[in-house]
Amino acid sequence: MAEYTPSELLALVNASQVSAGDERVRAITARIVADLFRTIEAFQVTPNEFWSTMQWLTRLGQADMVGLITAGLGFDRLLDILEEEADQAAARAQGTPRAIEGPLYVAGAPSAQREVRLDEGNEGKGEVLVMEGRVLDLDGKPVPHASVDVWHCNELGRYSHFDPAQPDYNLRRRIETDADGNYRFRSFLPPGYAIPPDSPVSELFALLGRHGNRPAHIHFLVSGGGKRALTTQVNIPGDTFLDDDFAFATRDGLIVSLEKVERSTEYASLGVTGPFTHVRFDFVLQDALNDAEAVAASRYAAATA
Ligand code: MBD
Ligand code: FE
Repeated sequence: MAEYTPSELLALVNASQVSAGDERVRAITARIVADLFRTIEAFQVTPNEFWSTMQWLTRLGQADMVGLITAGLGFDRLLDILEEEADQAAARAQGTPRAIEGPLYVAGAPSAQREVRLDEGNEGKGEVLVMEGRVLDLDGKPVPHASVDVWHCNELGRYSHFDPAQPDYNLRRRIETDADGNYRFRSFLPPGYAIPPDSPVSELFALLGRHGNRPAHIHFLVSGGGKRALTTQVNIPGDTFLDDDFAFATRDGLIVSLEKVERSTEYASLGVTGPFTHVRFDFVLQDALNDAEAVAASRYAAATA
C-alpha cells in the first residue's frame, strides 16, 4: 500500500491523529519516538537487540523495578534539581534540602506521638541509634503536631513490603511531633543499600559496568502546619559510597553528625540507657504556596491525586 523511508515513517507516526488527544502528550511522545528512531538508526540496533530490550522492559515492570532504574539513571535527582532551580528562581530555596523519595516508600505506617521505637522486632541488630530533633518553620518556630514519616532498610539492606521475609511495616513508622515540634525515635544504624542481584536492574548495571550501591541513609517525609511537605533523607557519615551513590541522591546538608553516648537516662522510655549513637537533626519546612504543596504524599499518590 505504501512504502516509507525511516523519516517518512517517523513523520507519519507523529502526524497520525483522528481526535484532539492531548497536545502536550503528543509533543513529548513525538520527541521521544524521534529520538529512539534516530538512536536505532545511528547504532544500527538489530532486531534481536531491540526485542530483547522490550522483553527486559517487560520484566522490569513485572519485577516492580521501574523506580530503581529511574533512580539509577539519575531521573529522580534530575526532578529534584529542576524543582530546586524553580525554587531558586522564585526566591524560595530555603529550609532543609529535599532528597529523592526513592521507590521504596509505603504509606500507612503505624503512627505514634512524639516518640517511637522503629526497631521493634529488630532488637540486637546493628548499632543502637537515637535520633531526635524538631520540625521548624523558616522563622525557627516549631511546627506542632507535624507528621514525620520515617523508613530505612533492615540489617541486610532490604526494605519491608518489598522483601517478603520482613513483617509488614518493619522499620517504618509515622511520628506526630509534640506541641513544640519535637520528635524522637530509637532504631539501629542501617547499612547501605544494593540493588538486588539477578534482577533486570542488575543486568543493565552489569552491562553498563556500574555498581548499584547507596550509602547508608534514612528516609523522611515531613509535613504539618500548612507548611510545604518535605521529602528528604539523611546520610550516615563515613560510608564509602557517600560520594558515589548509584542514585546520585546524597547532599552536603544532609549528612548527620554521630555522637557516641555511653550512658544517659533521658531515653529510658525508648528502652535505651547506653551505649548508643545519638543524632540531632531539625527539619526546616518552607512555606507552602498552595494546599497541594502542604500534603505529604508519596510521589505516586501525588502524581495521581
Ligand atoms: C533505595 O533505598 C533508595 O533510597 C533509592 C533512592 C533507590 C533505591 C533504593
Ligand atoms: Fe532508601
